[in-house]
Amino acid sequence: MTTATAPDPVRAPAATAPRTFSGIQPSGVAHLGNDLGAIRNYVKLQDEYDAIYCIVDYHALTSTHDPDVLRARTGDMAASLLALGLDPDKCTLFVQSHRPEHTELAWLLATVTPVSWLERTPTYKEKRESQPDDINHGLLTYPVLQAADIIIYKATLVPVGRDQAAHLELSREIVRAFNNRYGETFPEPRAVFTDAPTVLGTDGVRKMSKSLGNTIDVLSEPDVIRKQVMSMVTDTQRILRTDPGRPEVCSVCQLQRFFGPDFEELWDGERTARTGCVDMKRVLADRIVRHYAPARERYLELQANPKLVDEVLSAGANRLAPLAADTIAEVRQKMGLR
Ligand code: AQP
Repeated sequence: MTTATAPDPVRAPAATAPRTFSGIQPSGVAHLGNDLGAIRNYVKLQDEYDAIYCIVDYHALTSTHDPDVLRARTGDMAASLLALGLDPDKCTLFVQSHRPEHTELAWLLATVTPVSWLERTPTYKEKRESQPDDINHGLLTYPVLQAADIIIYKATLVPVGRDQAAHLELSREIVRAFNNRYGETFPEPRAVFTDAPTVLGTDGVRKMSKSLGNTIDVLSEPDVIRKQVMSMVTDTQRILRTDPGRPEVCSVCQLQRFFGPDFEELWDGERTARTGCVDMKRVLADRIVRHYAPARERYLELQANPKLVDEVLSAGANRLAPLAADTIAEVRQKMGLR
């Protein structure tokens, strides 16, 4: 996005380009894992595809129950995505609940989805552990709504991080189940990954994730980013400054791949102990701060102008209305609803 202007609300999605879709939770401001694992692909694909991106607030209701928090986080995520390169003249960005047809389709798909498929989903199992007092029905049926999000627009390509692979597989199974019962209706969507499908968090072991508190918040102030990078766990076997480092197991070294062509030279410095972990973190922090400075500036501009963000989101939802209506009409007819 070069200038922050609202798109033409009457522009219809390109009819001929193949379609890509992805959803992102309104969990606040995007972090490094979101960007390297998914958003970079969103930005790339908007040039070649009829690209549709959705902030999935219905999904967020399974864990976020404070209305003000949800509203604020939805705005923060929209501003993050626009700041990180989504261009409303090239793609469609909208909020899931602004196209309520997603939930109708989810119900219809639920009737072809065995409960056993949902119970074995890794995310469901994780959520049962992480929010034992709130195992709501939405957590179980989350993947059905996710399938509906994608196939209501008959998207074929879904840019996501590796953690979403199992959900995508389930979407494909749901498509097959529907097509088998009611005739060929939906294409099977395929996941597409970046070259960083799983970005580890600052703890160096688990996936970078807001709920784990191990993120690098690339749109935050430089001092916050520096502090987060300096807290990163590196090669745990490198005890002394003079010990040779192992870049292949050090997440700081691994992240250098994405912030400069000279990462092999930096790795060489580690292997030969010419440089230490702290040196490497300083280099990485500087590079991340520099790389994301323009996006941070755009983010602050958008935060100061929420009306503009709202216009982009509502134009996106309006643009998708005919596509969603067509799919619902086709499905209703095929399933025998009058
Ligand atoms: N660490 C990651 N590495 C690679 N890809 C990632 N994604 C998320 N984390 C990583 C990808 O980003 C997209 C949006 O993810 P989401 O909808 O799960 O959003 P989030 O809440 O911002 O992600 P978190 O922080 O990972 O959430 P929680 O804390 O709920 O677990 C997806 O394509 C995802 O794969």
